[in-house]
Amino acid sequence: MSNPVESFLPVIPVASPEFKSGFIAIIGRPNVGKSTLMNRLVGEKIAITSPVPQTTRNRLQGILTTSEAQIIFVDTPGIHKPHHELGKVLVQNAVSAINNVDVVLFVVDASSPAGGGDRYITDLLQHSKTPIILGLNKIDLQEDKRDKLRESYQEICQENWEMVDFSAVTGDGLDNLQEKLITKLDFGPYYYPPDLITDQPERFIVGELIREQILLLTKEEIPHSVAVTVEKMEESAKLTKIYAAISVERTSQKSIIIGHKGSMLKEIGTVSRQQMQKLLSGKVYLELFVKVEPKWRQSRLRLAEFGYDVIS
Ligand SMILES: Nc1nc2c(ncn2[C@@H]2O[C@H](COP(=O)(O)OP(=O)(O)OP(=O)(O)O)[C@@H](O)[C@H]2O)c(=O)[nH]1
Ligand SMILES: [Mg+2]
Repeated sequence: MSNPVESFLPVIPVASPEFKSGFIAIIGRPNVGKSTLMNRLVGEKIAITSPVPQTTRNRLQGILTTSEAQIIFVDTPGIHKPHHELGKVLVQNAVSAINNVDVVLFVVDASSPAGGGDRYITDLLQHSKTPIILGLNKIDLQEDKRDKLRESYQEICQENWEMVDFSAVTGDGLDNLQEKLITKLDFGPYYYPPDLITDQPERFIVGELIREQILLLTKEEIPHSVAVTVEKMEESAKLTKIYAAISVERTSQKSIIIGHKGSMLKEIGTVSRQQMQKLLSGKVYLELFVKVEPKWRQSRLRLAEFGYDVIS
């Protein structure tokens, strides 16, 4: 008789000698579509996305397994000029990914010309030994100006880099991108079971789904001041109960999150709960509360406690 515990263990197959695998970091300025691209390539929503720059705050892995390869995409925070300790931590994490992966996919927003931010990243990458693909995203926009815009990226594209065009939203050009990425990988093992799509626990994604609704529903001043902590998750056969805290920096921000007679908090809860039910394939009860924590973004200790990878 087989051991009942063993039968629950995920199975990692032995790869054939032609099987390819490796880690690919997706890096670039904020808002260029890195997380949208990773979700699209993996085929599931793992990373949250929004029109607000600096949406991604953690290095996040999305795993794509095909019959010929296993690619572990590492989505990173957008590289920008930091204005607080949180920003510094985000940028350090993105930059440190560059030398710890097999390939770098440097994504730019090709619906506007190359700018200072893209050149700054080009400089960072110039000295790296990691193979680099320059990914021109958002080619569904500004189609009539495509050639001119492409020229500006040709200028930053280094001799040993390869340039690939695609749209993470329409899916145009993504088969070609995937093929090019696999070509750059070495033969290697399965790092994860083939059906696993992320290294993150459900608890992390649940917190991110709440943060995503806050980014989408509240205005400018809130997004960067908010952190979400899932304090308790109780699973039973019929229902998952989730208790989460939303931390902001000021009392005025707390009032915005709560809204008139609690209307904003209710909306944040309703939409994120619907998404959690999809993620967890079952009913969810969600309780949210809002806390004021002055200047949490300036405190390395609080950043670490909120789950950010603080590199010393
Ligand atoms: N039209 C169009 N919009 C896109 C495309 N890819 C991403 N977007 C949009 O661009 C915005 C930013 O996308 P994200 O995936 O959050 O960008 P990001 O690079 O991960 O941003 P950060 O996490 O802040 O660094 C969202 O509103 C996306 O819907 C694309 O190919 N075409
Ligand atoms: Mg992102």
